[in-house]
Amino acid sequence: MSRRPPNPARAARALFCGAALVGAPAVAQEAHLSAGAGGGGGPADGGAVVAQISIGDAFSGGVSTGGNLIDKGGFTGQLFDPRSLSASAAPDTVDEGAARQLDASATLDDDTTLNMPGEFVGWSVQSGPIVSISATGLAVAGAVFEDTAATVVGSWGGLTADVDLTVLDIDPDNFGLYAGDGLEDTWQIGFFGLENPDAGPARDPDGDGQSNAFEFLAVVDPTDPLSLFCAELTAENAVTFSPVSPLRTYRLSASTAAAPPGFSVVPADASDAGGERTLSETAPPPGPRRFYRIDISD
Ligand SMILES: [Ca+2]
Ligand SMILES: [Ca+2]
Ligand SMILES: [Ca+2]
Repeated sequence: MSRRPPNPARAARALFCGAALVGAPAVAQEAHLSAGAGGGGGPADGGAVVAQISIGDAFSGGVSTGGNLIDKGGFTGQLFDPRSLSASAAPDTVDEGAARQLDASATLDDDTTLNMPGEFVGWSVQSGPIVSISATGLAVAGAVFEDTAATVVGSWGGLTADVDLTVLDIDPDNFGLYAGDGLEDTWQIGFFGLENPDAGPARDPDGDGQSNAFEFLAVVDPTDPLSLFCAELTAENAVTFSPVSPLRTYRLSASTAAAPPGFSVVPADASDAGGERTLSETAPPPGPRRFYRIDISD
């Protein structure tokens, strides 16, 4: 390391500590920069760092910042200890399958703040459905079946800081074994837990003759053989059924044949009593016998 006489009229020596000095809690580093023309200060380029230097600042002291560098004039050397580390994400939510940039900054022992690009921080997942964090601090969220909390940890200079994120459930049918099967994952997990083949839409694990797909639509318990959707003909033109869910729409369909595809929705009058609903075809046509069914939709 070369030494020159401290002649601020001809040259300025600047010592820099900053984000480029990664990994050491207490850092002293020196860079030699050439002053601007006339020795009165100005921009100086030291390769990886660029600083605006003024003779006045050099004598009176002061702190200037530019990007990730902090220039503290008036000191023959610049030493700092990072006092604390903070990390954040803005906003602190991320859609499942999407990415969120993580940021960090350190508060130094002279109360200055050092903003650090994500790549200068070591990131790790503490908990939750974050599937990866890139070298630049880009966190990628995995699939969830409900809004789920996650915590990632940033570390630098012997300090650590947590970032709390919420991974938002934006697709109701994309989670694990239950993805893309037409049933809401929250419903499947609620009744069958995680990764249970019995949760498949065509399965009938309670043996009541109604598939999981139908029991989901009927809003009944697919694990209880006594929990069923029941319908019966209670008049020539009326069907009574239960249970009735406010989450579903029920319509009466009629056909002259028992098998599909002859069914079509017909105008019907509705009445509720004792947890049951009765749909009566408003104006059944004369002619051959009719078959009825209840169409359920969500
Ligand atoms: Ca989801
Ligand atoms: Ca599903
Ligand atoms: Ca069943």
